[in-house]
Amino acid sequence: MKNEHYNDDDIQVLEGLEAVRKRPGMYIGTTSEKGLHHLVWEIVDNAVDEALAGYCDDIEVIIEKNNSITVKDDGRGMPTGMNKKTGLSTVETIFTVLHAGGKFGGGGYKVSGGLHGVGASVVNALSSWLEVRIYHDGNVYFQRFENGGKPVSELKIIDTCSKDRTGTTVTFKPDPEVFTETTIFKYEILSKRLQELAFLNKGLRIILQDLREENKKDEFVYNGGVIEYVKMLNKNKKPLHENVVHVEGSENDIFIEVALQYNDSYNPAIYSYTNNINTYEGGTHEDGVKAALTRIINNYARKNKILKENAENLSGDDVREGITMIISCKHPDPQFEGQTKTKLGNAEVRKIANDIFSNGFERFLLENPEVAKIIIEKAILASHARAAAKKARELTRRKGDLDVVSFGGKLVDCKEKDPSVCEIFLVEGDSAGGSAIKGRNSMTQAILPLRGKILNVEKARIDRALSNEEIRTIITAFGTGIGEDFDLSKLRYDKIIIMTDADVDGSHIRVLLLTLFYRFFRPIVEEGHVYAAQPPLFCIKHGKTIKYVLDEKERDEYLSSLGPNVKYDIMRMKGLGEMDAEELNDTTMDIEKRILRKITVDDLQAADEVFEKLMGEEVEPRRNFIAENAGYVINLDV
Ligand code: 2B7
Repeated sequence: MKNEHYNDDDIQVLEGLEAVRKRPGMYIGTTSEKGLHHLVWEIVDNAVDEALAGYCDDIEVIIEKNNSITVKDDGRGMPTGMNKKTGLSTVETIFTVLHAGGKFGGGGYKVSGGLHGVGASVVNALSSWLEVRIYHDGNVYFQRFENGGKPVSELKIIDTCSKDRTGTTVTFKPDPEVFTETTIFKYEILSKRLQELAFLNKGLRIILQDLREENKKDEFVYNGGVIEYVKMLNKNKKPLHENVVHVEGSENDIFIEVALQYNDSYNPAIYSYTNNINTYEGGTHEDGVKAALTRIINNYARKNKILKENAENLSGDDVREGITMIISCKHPDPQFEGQTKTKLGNAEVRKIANDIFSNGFERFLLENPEVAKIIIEKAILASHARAAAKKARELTRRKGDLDVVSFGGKLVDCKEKDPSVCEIFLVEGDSAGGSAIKGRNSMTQAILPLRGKILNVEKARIDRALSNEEIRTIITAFGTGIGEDFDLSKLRYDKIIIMTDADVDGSHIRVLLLTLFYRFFRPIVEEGHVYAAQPPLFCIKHGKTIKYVLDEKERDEYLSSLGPNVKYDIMRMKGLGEMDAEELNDTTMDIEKRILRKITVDDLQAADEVFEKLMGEEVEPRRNFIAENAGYVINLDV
């Protein structure tokens, strides 16, 4: 590269960026679609930092036609002077020196999820080109980098602007040589996170625009912040009280904000954040708030004699039933722990979060006795249900070998006892169940025919779920127990295979089963034990050949592969129940020939939403949703 100001420092710099290009995974985790979008977060985080510092109100993200990304902020603009240490301009330092972060941002709450401010240089290293424009003092400063972060010019003034315009604009094009899987941005991924950032930073306006399509634009600005976040999460639910409870406060520069509202469901939805990062694994902020919630509710319930004197204390699970809660912590020096570094470890936060929330929440209960009563009565019902469930669970606990009585004779188990080679088929209907029993490999394949619809556990408390015959049978068969007793190591089958028809009813049963697994057996989904079998839709016979195909597309492909002059018979397979044992084994069960789809839980929050949509109160929209998404549902990939 011929460049006048290219000196020894630059060589070091390029070596730094070269390291990023050699091992991008070390810096952004992965070069898949997720890594591609991570680039945007690194740049947006710098803009959000400027907002957290109090200097920026508007952030704009633009997906350009060519899949480059522009991020604009109206902050102070990056400093345009020189950096003594590097001998480069501050801007060039920010974009080309690893570990240049921090030095420039003064104090405050860094949104650094892991890159600690080296984000801009990492993005530059992984881009085909990057341009930065800084608006400051009536001037527009500009610098461009190419080929993984090499400057093609110095920072220079290219234009003038209005004196009161300040801010930074960065445009970059991810390098397809790095992002070999895809360089196409997904609007939904960007909008979900940008909306979340807007919820977490009240008053901050974030605009997302997609220039690849006409009129694709969203503007996120929430003056109520996390209060509005909770309202949105409860949008399709029935809240038990009108106003969202809101508590905030700070101590020693640690800021805690909590918003919560109860709804009539039985599951808690608690999301916690530290410096805008979702702490999936929880941590001290979450522990502190949860402990305070339980303590304050019990104190209030006893003082006001809503809880009987001789009654046991309400448990954490009891007081969290049906709660939707956002916990946001801002910390000047967060320590992230845990497997995925999404657990807040700072010990001092536990007490601070507990104190701040206790005070605010106690006050709320005192000022809103009707709401207090509703919340406590729900928790008391939950505690009764839990006591009943405990008894019912004991009935489902396996005592030694399976006995026919405890199963009502329904499970047809396999002979092999080593779980690693065993599978269980949950089969829709007695008739298909019968064929599956005849067609199975009796050594390793167990069959559980399901008769009616499965109870929707989204709409039932645990005690009712446990009084349901079908669910009890499933729990007993799996061997893991549920709730507090859940033990994955006791799972009796390596594969749990849902075998339902490829029609609306089949999809419905599949979703009900997935809901059950998601709520009661989540680790078996997380650990990849759950599959959906794929029964074929068509059978094509020509001569002595029989070919099963999954869908219309496969049918057409196969038929055209036969050529124009073959005479053939085509049959639409109506349902599992109509296949005989041999056909069922051939098409859906035989380990060699069958097609299984693994059901995974990628994003628990997204899954929660999908389940809610599918399992919500309204029956008609749900049926329509399932009908429209019959193919999708099997592929939930949630
Ligand atoms: C740690 C580095 C990256 N920085 C500043 C000041 C303002 C500022 C930035 C920024 C992304 C896309 C548009 C501080 C911080 C560098 O030092 S980065 N604004 N916006 C940004 O990157 N947006 C700053 C103190 C005084 N004046 C300016």
